[in-house]
Amino acid sequence: MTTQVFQEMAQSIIDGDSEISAKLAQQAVVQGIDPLEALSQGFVVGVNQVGEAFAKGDAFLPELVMAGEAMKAAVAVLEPELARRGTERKVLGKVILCTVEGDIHEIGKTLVGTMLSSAGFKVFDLGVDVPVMKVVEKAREVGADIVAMSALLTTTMVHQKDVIEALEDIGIRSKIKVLVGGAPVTKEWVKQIGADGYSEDAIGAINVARQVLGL
Ligand code: B1M
Repeated sequence: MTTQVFQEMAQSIIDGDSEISAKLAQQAVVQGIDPLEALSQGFVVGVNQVGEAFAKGDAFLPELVMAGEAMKAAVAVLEPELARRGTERKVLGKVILCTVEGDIHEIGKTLVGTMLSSAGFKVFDLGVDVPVMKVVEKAREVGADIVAMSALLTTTMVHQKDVIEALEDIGIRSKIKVLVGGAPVTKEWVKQIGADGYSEDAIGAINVARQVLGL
């Protein structure tokens, strides 16, 4: 019975159906299904499948976006229940997330946030067009483990470098790992600006975040 529910949860993410995913999450709460199990055995299985299909070219952007939205809808229902039960997932690390200054592209950044949250990171999403000093100050304020920055424009990616320099200037660079991403970001750019890692896609950001923290 429960196995079937988990399959339905995974399928709701594969179908990108936020209404069904939220409804199944709500049912899980009512039926007393462990919200952690609902996530790990149900919804996350679905989002991983969509991510793998996307990487192979068997699924496309709309599917990925809709899966991300459906995932967010389920997580929004389950998170209060996790907190209420005192079984809040162990936080893997605190992540400051943004799209850099001058850049308003938000879809990729938001997907990265959804993936990292669903994997157990506490994500502080500062939004888009975020000034360099705001990123750095927030990182210091919350004691961030990771600063993750998205940039979609060749004219704005330079602000990823500015943030790294600002982290150095205020003396907290050594305590924080920096991840970068976005269409124009390459391995060469990562080396050039001294970032700690990058991923080409949102799913990959989970592994990179784990790797840089040695998890
Ligand atoms: Co813009 N735009 N846009 N745009 N836009 C691009 C990026 C562009 C490549 C289109 C093109 O010319 N072919 C081009 C950039 C050229 C360049 O610099 N080389 C461009 C341009 C020029 C512009 C404007 C300047 C246009 C104008 O006004 N003349 C303007 C700039 C505005 C600004 O930011 N200041 C602009 C505006 C816009 C819209 C507002 C209309 C809209 C954004 C809407 C929104 O986000 N709410 C938009 C869109 C939609 C795009 C395209 C078509 C799609 C971007 C997108 O959402 N992709 C884009 C062309 C393209 O990419 N095909 C384009 C989907 C998203 C899931 O992918 O963001 O790449 P992406 O994220 C991926 C990965 O990159 C990665 O994971 C994600 C999921 O797999 N990833 C990370 C992203 N961040 C990551 C961070 C990580 C790890 C992985 O760790 C930290």
